Amino acid sequence: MFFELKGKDNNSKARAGVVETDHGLIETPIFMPVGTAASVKGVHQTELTNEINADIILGNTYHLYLRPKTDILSQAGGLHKFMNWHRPILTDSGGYQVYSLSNTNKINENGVKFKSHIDGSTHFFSPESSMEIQRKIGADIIMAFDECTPYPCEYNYAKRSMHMTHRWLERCKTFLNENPEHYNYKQTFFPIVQGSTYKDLRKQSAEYIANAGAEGNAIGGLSVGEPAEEMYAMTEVVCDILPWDKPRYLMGVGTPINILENIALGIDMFDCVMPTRNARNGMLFTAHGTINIKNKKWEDDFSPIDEMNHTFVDTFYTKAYLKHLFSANEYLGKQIATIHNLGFYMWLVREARKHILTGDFTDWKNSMVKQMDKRL
Ligand code: PRF
Repeated sequence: MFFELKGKDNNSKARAGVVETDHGLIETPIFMPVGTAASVKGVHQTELTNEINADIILGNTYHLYLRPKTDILSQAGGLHKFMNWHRPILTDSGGYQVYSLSNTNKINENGVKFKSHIDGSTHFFSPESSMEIQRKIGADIIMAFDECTPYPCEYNYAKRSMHMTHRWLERCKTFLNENPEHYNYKQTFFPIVQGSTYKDLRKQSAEYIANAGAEGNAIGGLSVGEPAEEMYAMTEVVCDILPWDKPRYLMGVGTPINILENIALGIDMFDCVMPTRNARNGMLFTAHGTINIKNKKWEDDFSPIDEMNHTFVDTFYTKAYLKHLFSANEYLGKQIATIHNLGFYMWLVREARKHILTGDFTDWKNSMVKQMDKRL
């Protein structure tokens, strides 16, 4: 079985489960570190496994297709072998990065024409080509090709776009049925709910996606600039409709607080560049609030980075040392901050899981949300 529920919280819709792939098990709720271009920036695969203990990482079709290119990944025997990461991988379809990164893009029923952010060359993605590339990359979980609408988005545009995403879903499914896996392990396909911030569209899209009968489902088009309350309202509407016995993945979310609030609404899987990107800018997430390590106040603070010691860097290095590394623009600073933040995010979702299983998730969540809102 692909997904098994292990427990539910009594006072919220939070769930604990296990996703099973041919590269191993994923305990949910889970956070997936982003490894856009076949690397979680600044982190060795050994650290990802032994220190951060990530169950699954995410790769991007858009980046991998442009560089090193699909053919190289195919020759390597897939992304797992290429990067020597043998736990599960999920790839996003390109149906988001194309809009957020490439220079210009023209969207029509066929697909999206875009210019590479690397050399300006022109390319085209369709539902079929995205599936073909994802087959060759060889991730365990592959995503439907969709359009992520911006925020704010005019109602009629959101509606037309949602229907196009639904038609694209049918083309993805047809391609996958006609073109089986390249490698000797299973790839599980997740369709994506869209519908911007309109409840009626979200309902309609969730019903369409639920009827597709996939083994897992995703929610896209959120965390694109809307207020958190609007995001939560959409998650709630959609989670009430998506099947309870399949994992639900909220794409590109979010802050530690966003993650806990969405777990409470029934989300099982998350990914976001925030812990890695913000780490490179000197922002550390902790259970007691966020730290800007570049701040002068840390220059003579010889206490450990984080007493909670989620990973070895937390007590191996001091705040004063890390502040110095950022001031001197040393690579090691970014690496330490990244390992810390990913270790913290993994701790957060594992702790959430424990509290769901012991039955006090809601109280724990509410106290964590209060604490984590602080700036230290
Ligand atoms: N679609 C896809 N990937 C995504 C998103 C989406 O809507 C988002 C939205 N936050 C992040 N990543 N395919």
